[in-house]
Parts: sequence; structure tokens; C-alpha cells
Amino acid sequence: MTIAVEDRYPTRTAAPTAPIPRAEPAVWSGSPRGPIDDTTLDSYDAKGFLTVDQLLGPKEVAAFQSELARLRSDESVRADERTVVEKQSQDVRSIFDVHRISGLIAELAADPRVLDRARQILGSEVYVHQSRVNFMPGFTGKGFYWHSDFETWHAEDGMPLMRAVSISIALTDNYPFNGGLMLMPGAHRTFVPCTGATPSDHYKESLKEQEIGVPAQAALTDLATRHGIEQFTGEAGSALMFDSNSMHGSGSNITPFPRSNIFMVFNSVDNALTDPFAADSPRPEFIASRDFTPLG
Ligand code: 6CS
Ligand code: FE
Repeated sequence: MTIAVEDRYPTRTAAPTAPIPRAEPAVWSGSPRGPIDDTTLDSYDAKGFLTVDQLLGPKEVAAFQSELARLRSDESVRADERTVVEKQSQDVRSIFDVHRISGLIAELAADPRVLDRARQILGSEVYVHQSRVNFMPGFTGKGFYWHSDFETWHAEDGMPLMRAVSISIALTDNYPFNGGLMLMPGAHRTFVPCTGATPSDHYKESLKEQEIGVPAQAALTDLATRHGIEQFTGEAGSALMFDSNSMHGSGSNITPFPRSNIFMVFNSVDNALTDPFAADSPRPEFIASRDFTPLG
């Protein structure tokens, strides 16, 4: 029997509801000292994200690029339900649960350069909530409209609080013009409820194009006006870490330059998933892990 957990962030309501100020910190206390210096940690707390130049060296980037090419061309991976293909082009867009498919990526999740940063921000032991590799091909790569990941993870996966952090590691150069991720600095301190009930098996559509769980334009206008917009750019090997409730999105990529990244989400073991707060059933394990065993 699951004990009912208080829903601090009601969303997917029939009628529009007002934004909710964030109750919890972005950087949790009690963490073991980690690789992030105090100035960067303070900036993360204020903005909701930080960047790491050259988290991976050139040789490591090359090894991961080969791994992604291997995965992408493996017919069994392509046919797997954990693989999302583009509607029109049928190109592989994302491979979920990739830390369980690729040993190389499993090692990266447990690498102190990654794991100790996540533990430091979340102030606890952590586990992988979700992993994916994203391929945004040149010319046809589709972006994602503005959204908060936490809104989906709360509504559909039963994530109680904003105590998760994502890391996106660039495996190609991220330019301003090839679909780089945009974020609103400081918007992580506001929860924007979304209207509209979650359809059954929503993930089958939302992972290609999200229509439910999308903030209203008025809320986005207010946030962008108050906080502005920054864009993550950087060479292959650089990384972006961002709070679960960061407001982010990306444009399409009409340039010849592809944009590929490895994306992993770390959740605190003290923020384990419960029942979905606004969906009739939990999403599959390959999108939202229910193995809360601490990493490392
Ligand atoms: O629904 C999810 O879990 C995924 N959707 C998006 C657009 N970003 C975060 C996450 O990978
Ligand atoms: Fe997202």
C-alpha cells in the first residue's frame, strides 16, 4: 500500500491555475564536498544551471561518438521500444535507458566527474531516474517546445519534489544556430502548472512532440520577461547541468551540423517516485526508473 504523498505542485488541471513558488532549495545542504566550487554552486542555485567546459576530453568524446554510431546502426536497438524515431524521416531521435544498454554510458553515470557533482547538488546519494542519447540530425532535427521536466516527472512519474538534476553532455559542437538548448535563468524557482488531463500512454506521443504538460504562453512570457533567456553552447565534451524545474526548450536544426548529446537524470534517493500525481498509470521503467538503489 503506497502512503499518499502531499501534492505540493498540482498540475494537469481542467482549469488554468496560478504559478506556484518553489518551496525547496536547488542546492541541498548536507552534501559531501564535491568538485563544484562555491561560486559555481551559488550561481547554480540562483540560475538553475551550470556548465562544465571539457568535462570529457577529445579521446573520450571520440569513444562516445563511436558508441552512439554503433547503437544507432544496431537493428535490435532500432526496433527496441526504448528507441524513439522521428515521425517523418524515421531517423533515430533518442534511445532511452541507454545506461542499461551501453556499458560505456553506465560507467559515465558512475564517473566521479558526473556522480559527485550530482550528489553535491542534491545533498544525498542518487540514482539514475532516466538516461537517453539524443540525435538532432542536421537539416531535419526537431526541437522541443518550452517545458519543465519536473512538471512531467511529477505528473506522470510520481516524483514528489524538485530534487533531481539533469546533465547533458555534448558529443558534437553546440552552436547558437544548430538547436542548442535555451533556458530561462532563475525560472526554476517557479512551478508553472499546466492545464489538460494526461492522456493514457501519453509518453508514446510526448517523447516526439509534447502537447500536454506545456506551459501557457502568458506564463512563459512572464518568466522570459523577468528572467531572460540564455543558450547552452560549447564544444563537444562540454556539459550542462540543470535543475529538474528549469524552463527550457530548443529550436529545430536546419543547419548541416548535427547536435548529439548524452542526457542523464539523477534523482535523490530521498525523493523516490511514488504514484503519478496526474496520470492514470506510471510510465514504463525505461523512461522513469523505479530501482532507487544508490549509484556508486
Ligand atoms: O518526458 C520526459 O521525461 C522527457 N521529455 C523531455 C522533453 N525532456 C525531459 C525528458 O527526457
Ligand atoms: Fe526536457
